[in-house]
Amino acid sequence: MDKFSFLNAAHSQFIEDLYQQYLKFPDSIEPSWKAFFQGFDFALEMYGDDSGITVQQLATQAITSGNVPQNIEKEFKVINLIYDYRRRGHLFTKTNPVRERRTYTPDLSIENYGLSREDLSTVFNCAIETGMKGPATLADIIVHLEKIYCNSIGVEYMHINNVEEKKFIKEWLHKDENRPILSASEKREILHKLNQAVAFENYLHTKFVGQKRFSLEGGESLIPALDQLISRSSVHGVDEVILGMAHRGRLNVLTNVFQKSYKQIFSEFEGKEFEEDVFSGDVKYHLGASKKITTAAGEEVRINLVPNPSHLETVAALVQGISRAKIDNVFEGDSKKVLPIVIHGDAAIAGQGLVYEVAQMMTLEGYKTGGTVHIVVNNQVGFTTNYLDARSSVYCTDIAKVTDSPVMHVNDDDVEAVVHAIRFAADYRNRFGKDVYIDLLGYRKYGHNEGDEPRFTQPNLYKIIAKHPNPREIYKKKLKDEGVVSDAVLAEMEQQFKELLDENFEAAKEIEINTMAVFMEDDWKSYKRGNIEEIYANYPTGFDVEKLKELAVKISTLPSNKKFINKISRLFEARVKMVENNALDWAMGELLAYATLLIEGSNVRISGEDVERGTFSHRHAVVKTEDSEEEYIPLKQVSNQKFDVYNSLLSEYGVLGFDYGYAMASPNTLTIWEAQFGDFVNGAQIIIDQYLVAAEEKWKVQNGLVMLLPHGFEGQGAEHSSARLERFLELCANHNIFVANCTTPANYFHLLRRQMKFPFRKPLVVMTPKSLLRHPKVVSSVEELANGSFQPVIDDASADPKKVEKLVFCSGKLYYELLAKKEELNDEKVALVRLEQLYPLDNLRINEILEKYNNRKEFVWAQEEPENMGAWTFMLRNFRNQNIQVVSPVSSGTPAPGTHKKFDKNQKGVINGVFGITAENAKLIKPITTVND
Ligand SMILES: Cc1ncc(C[n+]2csc(CCOP(=O)(O)OP(=O)(O)O)c2C)c(N)n1
Ligand SMILES: [Mg+2]
Repeated sequence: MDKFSFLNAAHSQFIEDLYQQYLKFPDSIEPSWKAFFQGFDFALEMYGDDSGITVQQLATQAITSGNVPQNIEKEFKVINLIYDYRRRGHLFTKTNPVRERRTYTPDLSIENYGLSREDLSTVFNCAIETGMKGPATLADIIVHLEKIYCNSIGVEYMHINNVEEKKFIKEWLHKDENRPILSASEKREILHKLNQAVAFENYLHTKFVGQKRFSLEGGESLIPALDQLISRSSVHGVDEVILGMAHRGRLNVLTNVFQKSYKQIFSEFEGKEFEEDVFSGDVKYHLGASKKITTAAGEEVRINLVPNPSHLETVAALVQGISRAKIDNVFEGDSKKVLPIVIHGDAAIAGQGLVYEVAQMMTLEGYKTGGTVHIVVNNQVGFTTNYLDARSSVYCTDIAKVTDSPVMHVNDDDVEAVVHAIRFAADYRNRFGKDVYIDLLGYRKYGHNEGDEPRFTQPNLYKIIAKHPNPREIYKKKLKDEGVVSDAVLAEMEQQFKELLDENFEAAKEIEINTMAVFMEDDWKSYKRGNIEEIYANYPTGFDVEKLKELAVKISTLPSNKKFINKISRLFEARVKMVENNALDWAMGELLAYATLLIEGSNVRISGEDVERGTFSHRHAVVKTEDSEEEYIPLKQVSNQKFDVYNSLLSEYGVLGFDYGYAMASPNTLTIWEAQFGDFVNGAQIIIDQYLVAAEEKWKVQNGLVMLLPHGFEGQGAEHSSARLERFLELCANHNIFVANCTTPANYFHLLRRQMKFPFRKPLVVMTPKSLLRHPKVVSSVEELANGSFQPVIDDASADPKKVEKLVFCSGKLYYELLAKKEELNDEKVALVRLEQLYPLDNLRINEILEKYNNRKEFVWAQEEPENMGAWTFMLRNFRNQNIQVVSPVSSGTPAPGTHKKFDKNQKGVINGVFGITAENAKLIKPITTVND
């Protein structure tokens, strides 16, 4: 193969230009040219410049005669070989403990680089390029390269664009030929952790036969790896670790890293119940933990294992949010104090799209966490699926390329290599604040769980695995051969640990009821789970009226020394006018809720797509100067508390997971995630189902996240109207969340403020308006904000109960449309009652209203959603004894009609239907039904 073939078509001036470009930006040119120029530079340096030869001449000469001086040409060839070891060496490593690797061509044989066996004894100066001390023979260079790039660690880093990073990595690898130099005591410590990992699984295997534990066996080096990662990071200054992981090896991590007592785990295996029956609890391999530990390096670190559901990879988003909340609120913005770690399965990291959404957060202002260490427990199988069916990419870690992150693929049988790789991860993350991936290549000793039969699907592989020694045995032998440990010491270590497990096993029998450790207990000390009285209590959420006015003007006044576009200036002037006219709109209600909370000592974080301006151009929480696009954020001027508002990446699942995580670690921050339109929220359904509505019951964790979901049927087609209210309401139980749909700026103001006044935290889901943002009737006076509290139900103030024959419950924007009709018809027989809080329903207040309108002949729930959606089914369940009826469009597979015309018919039909005018659209409208019929 002629490595100079790329010169054939070259023009000499072109080469000169390219060389100049190479000198300035070496990574900006095509790799083979780069290698050529590297060789040229090198040759100049080594052989001097006496010949006066230029790169242009050299290239021309090479092109025209094929006659590059032989020694230089060979150096080039060896440089190409070195370059390819860096670039492709990872394809030829010994990293797979139980399988032959796939074959990649061309391989790194010297013949592929125009070199031959005769060259092996030739001394090449470019040896120093590989970190060797001086010129060396090709044979020695290859041995050296094999050790660095093709042994137990395969390194991928040449895809990284940043030259400094590449240099750092190269030098890191060159040191001691990419092997750790460990003291005898370090080796014994690694063996100790490995023994814990192996012996713990063996013990469970014999004591709890056939019970699911998702054993780590085949990947036990994870335990010394985590131990080393935390320890080394603590030396780098990390004070807090946020770890997310799935089922595999979790019990091992809980005990041998998080120091959860073996006794506790054993008692969970024995099926002891958790204490309070209000908690439904969760399987043991989902539970979280928080612990303060002292690392081997003598540093104190708080470590947190985030509770997680079965749904793989979801927790990765939470890890980011929790870490960011800690960075923002505990460590004053210093991301070097917090280390996010995510442990993945090989199938999950390759298959779940969420991984991509989270990866894309790495450098984003509102979401970055200073880099995450990703560890893949790569057992080469997902449930029964071989890796060849689990992905198209070469590696399961190829997501790393998205963020220009380095990857080390390590043979899990070689624990020292694992430790080395993990130390690299800690150092790289500390140095560059970016994600890094460690792919631990092992196997899975048993089936997907311990009751499963792996030979159904991988009979050959499992023959090999059955005979394969575990990593402890492999390491023991190595250390014995090295004379680091004796048989007697080994036996004692194993015996001691076995005795410890036996003691715990006996003690577990004494435990009657399990206690669930509270995740991040220290952060939540002052927030007890809310009781019924507290959930329904009235919280005074007003604010001094004069101060409120002042604040309103302050946040509506732009600095006079900055120039904004006219539209913004006018909009802010209009806001000041609103204060003068004592008629505040929706945006003002919202912004004043934030302003007052900030003054009272809360922080506020808002994240979501386009939230800074607001999708509907109502918020303008961030404005830009006309010329320089400098940001001005009025709410940052009102207090020293944090007001952060971030446009998110275009993701729902990842970002909602992130913000849920943020709220999980920051009870004093009003944490808000807003959907672009409510319809898009279903992209994040897993976060809602697995965390938002269930986490408190499963894991005893509280969370005050607010979800703002723009909602309202306004003829914008099938996907811009619904926030799937029905889905939230069907998930409501045991006071797990609040669901609201307010109709006035004042009530919205009180609702948002109440969220921080509760002595507990619970998620709040709000259907927020679109057209009401600018509706002339949707205004509140300053006094309405200043006084009172959130009203879960708003009665019809104008109705005379004696005259009311039809009591109509409704919510949100539809109220105003019904009101307009009522006014148009001057219909005194209809009372319109607004349910501003849909869950939990304020039954005390509602019962009062039901009693008050005791002349009614009909009781109706009116909604703009089709009958099979919206709040109807929920109302039916709650008012089943009240003979409630519905007015809604007929059931439909789509949430809203596709055309404005159809929408108009539906909407008119609902409005007319409420007032008994059904003739015009009779066919479209579900006739009012008596449900009890
Ligand atoms: C989102 C999701 N889909 C499906 C499952 C069911 N499931 C549980 S474990 C598993 C295989 C996971 O494979 P891998 O990520 O390689 O982890 P391993 O079990 O091999 O450690 C599957 C498909 C799940 N838990 N979550
Ligand atoms: Mg797997």
